[in-house]
Amino acid sequence: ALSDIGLYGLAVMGQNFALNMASHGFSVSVCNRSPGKVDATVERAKEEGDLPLVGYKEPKEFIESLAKPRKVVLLVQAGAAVDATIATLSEFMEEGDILVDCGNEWFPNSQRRAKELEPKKIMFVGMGISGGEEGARNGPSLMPGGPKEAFDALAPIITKCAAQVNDGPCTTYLGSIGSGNYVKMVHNGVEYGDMQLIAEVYDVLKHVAGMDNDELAATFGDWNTGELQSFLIEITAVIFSRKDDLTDSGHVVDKILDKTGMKGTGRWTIQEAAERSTAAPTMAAALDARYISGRKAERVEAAKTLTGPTDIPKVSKEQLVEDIKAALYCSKICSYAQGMNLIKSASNHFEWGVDLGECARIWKGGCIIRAAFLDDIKRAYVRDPELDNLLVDPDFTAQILERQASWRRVVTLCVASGIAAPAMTASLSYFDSYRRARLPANLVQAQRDFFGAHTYERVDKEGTFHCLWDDTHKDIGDVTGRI
Ligand code: NBP
Repeated sequence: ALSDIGLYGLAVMGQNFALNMASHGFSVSVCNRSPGKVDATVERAKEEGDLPLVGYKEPKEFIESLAKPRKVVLLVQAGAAVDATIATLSEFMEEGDILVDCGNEWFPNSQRRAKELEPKKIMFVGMGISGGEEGARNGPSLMPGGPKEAFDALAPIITKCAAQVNDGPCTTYLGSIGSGNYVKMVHNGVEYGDMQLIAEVYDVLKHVAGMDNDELAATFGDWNTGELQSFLIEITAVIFSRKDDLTDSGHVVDKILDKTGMKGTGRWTIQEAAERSTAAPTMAAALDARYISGRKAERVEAAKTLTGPTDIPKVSKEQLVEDIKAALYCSKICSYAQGMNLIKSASNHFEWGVDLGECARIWKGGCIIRAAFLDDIKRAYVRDPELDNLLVDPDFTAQILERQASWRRVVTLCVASGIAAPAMTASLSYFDSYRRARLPANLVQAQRDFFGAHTYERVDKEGTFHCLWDDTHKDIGDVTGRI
């Protein structure tokens, strides 16, 4: 019999996602460039309970094994490998068939591929997948964007294989091609922000409050039972409790080199934020923190001469833990507000019609940023789908106002103690900029008008104005007076 779906690309993600689909009773054909992984996957399917999975080593046979319209999921390395794989497989595919790329792909690549496949009338879907190996096997968050008809054909399978939460499967139709990759990209940007915020909290608790790993594990464990409940807080507690088996002394976390790696999705998020003229300072701070961490040798040298403050403020540990919990929560709200607004800007620009509440909902399970408070975000957008910013949702406003004194105490303490807290500080500045009716931008406009005759608007009169600022600068710019 023909298989329900095909999966090409059997590295970590592909192998696990194929087994996930098969374990839900869908018959799956699998294929991979190097044949060894096909055998390994077939073997695992046998071991995991004789799952309905058949391996193919020839692309033609693989495609011919699928029921029409054929549905083929790609999980190969993003970029050139996807183009090469599409070229190989599409040769054997026909009108109405569906190709779904699940890679962490730069969204314009998906838009281009969809166009390239149009003459053959093959439908192309870019579907972000999150949750790593474990998620792929047991239920990831799936973020599909492409033709609605293709989504409808895939829905019976992906709604079963995605993570399941109280209000449904962690997948939904996000919009046309590009939207799924975009939402996944922003998910990763938000993930960068969350991780950096947690790292800053760790820095303060360790270096100002003097907490050891056991206390840190207990604190994060405790936080994971309240409003901060999330996968990243949960694993952080586990990380602090992990002893080092390799040397039989101390904890692994203290042995890890302080240099963060990355694969590019965080950078894309910030590039895109700039492209859409949308502020994303928390995520940008997280990205910068990774860059600075990478310059380890320079930092070691600099540490010899660039000393920090000597007069470190004394604080009550108990108060600090309470404050920092509040500061982390407020900073997180700002970070998600930025992420959501970035998706909104792109969705408006590309006319995707992404439902932001649904975005928050499908991140509730399966993915790395899964967290209790995504429910609050969902509710905020259900209340007002056109919400300008999460910060002005009445619930979030109340939550922030209740905590802002703590948040300010923590940021002040970091500054006074010489502890860099770029993401937390950026979040607070975002809040302080957004909440003020009048910013010092009037002065920047004046300067722009001074040196470049860029003109300005006035608060008291309609129109566009230009000023002859002084006698010595008459020759600068277009001195036409009021225009
Ligand atoms: P990798 O990203 O490491 O890719 C390995 C796969 O790509 C193998 O199947 C390999 O085939 C295939 N491949 C390569 Br490399 N070049 C190829 C080519 N020219 N033609 C055909 N196949 C080629 O695998 P992964 O970590 O499982 O990730 C797969 C996708 O999922 C990526 O886009 C990744 O960004 C995304 N993703 C990964 C995670 C994660 O936690 N790892 C999470 C979420 C999303 P071979 O076996 O013949 O070398």
